[in-house]
Amino acid sequence: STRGAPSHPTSRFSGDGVRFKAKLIGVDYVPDAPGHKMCWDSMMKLKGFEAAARKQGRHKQRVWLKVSSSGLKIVDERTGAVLHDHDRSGISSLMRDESDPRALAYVYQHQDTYCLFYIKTANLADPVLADIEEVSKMVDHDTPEDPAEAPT
Ligand code: I3P
Repeated sequence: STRGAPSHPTSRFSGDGVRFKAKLIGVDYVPDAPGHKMCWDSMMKLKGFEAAARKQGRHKQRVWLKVSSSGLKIVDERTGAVLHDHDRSGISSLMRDESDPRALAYVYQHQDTYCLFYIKTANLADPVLADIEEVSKMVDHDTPEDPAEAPT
């Protein structure tokens, strides 16, 4: 094909980006620009719900966490349905879970609502956190329109 040169030929995050096997622990509304303590409280509340659900024999939803230069997508592992599509500009308060090296959380702002997403990773959370941090720091002029998407 005669596709134009990708804007970031070396970036792992172009196109579909990278994906990590994970489970969704829970989602919680949080106030505007929550601080560390408020995020932590939200995570521990969700962890409590998770424990209660497990006692009733329920399992966390299995997902793929896709990290790309456009942001994050949470995709249902079984159906492939995109459950959440998070533009990188709306991602803030990225947090590791001090109680669990396989968990992380971030806050996503959509209009004037803020939601905390608490995710359990299949492996250690640190490399996932590093990737999310990298894409959330990208600025707009870093990603010109993909020439492959231009009409031909
Ligand atoms: C499972 C075990 C797994 C956990 C899973 C539990 O319990 O704690 O570690 O997966 O959660 O059901 P058991 O040992 O009694 O089978 P994670 O480590 O990924 O949380 P799940 O049911 O929500 O998938």
